[in-house]
Amino acid sequence: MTMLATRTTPPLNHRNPEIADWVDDIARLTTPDEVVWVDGSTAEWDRLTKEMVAQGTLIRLNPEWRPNSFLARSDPADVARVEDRTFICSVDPDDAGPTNNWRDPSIMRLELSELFSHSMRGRTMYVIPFSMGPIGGALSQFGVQITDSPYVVASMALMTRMGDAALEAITPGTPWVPALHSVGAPLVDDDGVRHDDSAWPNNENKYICHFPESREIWSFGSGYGGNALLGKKCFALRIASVMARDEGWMAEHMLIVRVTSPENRVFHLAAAFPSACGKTNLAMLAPTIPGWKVETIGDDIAWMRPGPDGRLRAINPERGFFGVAPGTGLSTNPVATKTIWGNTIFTNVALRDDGDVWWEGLTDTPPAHATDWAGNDWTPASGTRAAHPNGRFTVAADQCPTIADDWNSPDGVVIDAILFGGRRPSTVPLVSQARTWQQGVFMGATMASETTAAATGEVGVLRHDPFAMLPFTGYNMADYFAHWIAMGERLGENAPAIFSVNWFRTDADGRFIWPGFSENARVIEWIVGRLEGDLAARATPIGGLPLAHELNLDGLSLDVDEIRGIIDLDKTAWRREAAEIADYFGTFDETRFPIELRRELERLTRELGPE
Ligand code: GTP
Ligand code: SPV
Ligand code: MN
Repeated sequence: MTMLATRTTPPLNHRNPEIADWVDDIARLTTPDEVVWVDGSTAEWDRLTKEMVAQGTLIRLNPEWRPNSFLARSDPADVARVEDRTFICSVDPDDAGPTNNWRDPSIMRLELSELFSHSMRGRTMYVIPFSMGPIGGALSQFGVQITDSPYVVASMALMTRMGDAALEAITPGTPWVPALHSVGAPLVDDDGVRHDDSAWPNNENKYICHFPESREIWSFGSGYGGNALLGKKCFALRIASVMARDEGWMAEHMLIVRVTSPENRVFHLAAAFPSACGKTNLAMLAPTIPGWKVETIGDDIAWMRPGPDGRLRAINPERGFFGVAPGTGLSTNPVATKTIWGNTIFTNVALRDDGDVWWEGLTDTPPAHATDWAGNDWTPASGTRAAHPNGRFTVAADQCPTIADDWNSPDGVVIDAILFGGRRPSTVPLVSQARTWQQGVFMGATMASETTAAATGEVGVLRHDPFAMLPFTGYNMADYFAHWIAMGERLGENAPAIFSVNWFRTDADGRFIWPGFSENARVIEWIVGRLEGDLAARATPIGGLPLAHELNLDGLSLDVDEIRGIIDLDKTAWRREAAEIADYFGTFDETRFPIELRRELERLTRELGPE
């Protein structure tokens, strides 16, 4: 057994020996120089960011433009989630399949124990007690992340409720999820030789592993976002989706907003769009049409549970935003642009010569010279991107000018409608409403979207991404579909209405037809009109479609043909789509696949009729 050089005793450690024992076990396995229990204080943030600046991990931005803000440049091989290295380690492979990578839990545990053995040598091991959701809230859950990355600690400070307040609340017997993370780059080798640290340590051998039965997370080799901030995708979606299935609630890749109509009627919408497909933007929508107000509650994850009144209530389990930078500017997303005025960590964006950040879309005119995300000289003539397409900002939610006053409410908000959407250049119309919950679940289950830079791999490839949860459902996808059906049965008349939306139809030149962003308020207006029962909609095989005159198009430069092209049912395309969906449904285990979805497909095919 290796002795630790230093051992910082946790101030509240005695409160929960279970946590202390786990921390000791991990320290023995990973042999860091030092163990630091993170307290969540401002002094700690200041100390950590200072250390990271000295180390070269962070660059302090010019405080005149961005006070208390930093730029991190990742290793160029560590810029996004790694779906091919993400594993669900359930005892039975069928409990992970067919959409997840599976590993045998006992074999994986052995393999990981070897990887983690001495993996923190020469480094500091941080212990981060955290809460997803307001501390102590009925829908909230606790976790404890161990990490050897100070960048992860600072990011978790913005993204979760963490530190002493969380540790104090995890009293003995309170469930908590152990989440172990190492960048996998020890500073001292087996011969005791100490190496210099790099600005962004990582390991090319990455493993993002989830143990659904024991509700544990082990993440090795990456320091990036969803691979390393384990409260986010690993816990709040993959592990939480398993908890939700077992306990009768829902953990979803959804934004949450409050919409107030000109008549002062209030609605709450949740929307699932795949990664980098517009959740942050819709969550911070600044409506162009008069009288409408949108308030932000969450931009990435929703935990939803039927309340005592039988209606579906949702919380945002996060405390901050890890948002896509490119494309975020005053003309597209003024609210996000204002949110990141300071106290923000930027990752993989460009550095201006004046010490501020820049990325494609932040301003119309690029700086004459900058340093790109990889640290190279850059000018507009370089012909390369200044920012990585998955460059991100990390910022606390309470800096958002449109954050709802009660966004922190432990009881959440009642969801009136759920929206599903993705990047579909053709076929899927601007908006349609499901006739029933079952048709809504069919819409979610048959979602497809072009891949984006949020995960490694090819970009722009159309793939199925059911409920925007393809990379995030921690169990068998057919069981997940069945869980959605079951939730609808339980909610009955109280079930939210379900809509499909698509901001991404393109013309013959590949340009987006719909202006999107703030103009999406026009689609929200139609959706609210449907919720209020004032609008008719045309019943079609793919759901209720707006009549052209029902959409408020005042001030838009689209002509009638362009509008018709994106709001009407394209029967030919949908016959192809239905045939493709039949193939897709065939990839699931028939005994687990809900009959309701097959019936929806039969109905769609029948109603579309032959060519
Ligand atoms: P994750 O954080 O990866 O889950 O992504 P997200 O769903 O929150 O995506 P986000 O809102 O950050 O948008 C990703 C990209 O899509 C950005 O480059 C946006 O500028 C762009 N985008 C968002 N909304 C629209 C829209 O309505 N139309 C168009 N054309 N692009 C949009
Ligand atoms: C996503 O990819 O959906 C994200 C970013 O929200 S990450 O936290 O890296 O998963
Ligand atoms: Mn996301």
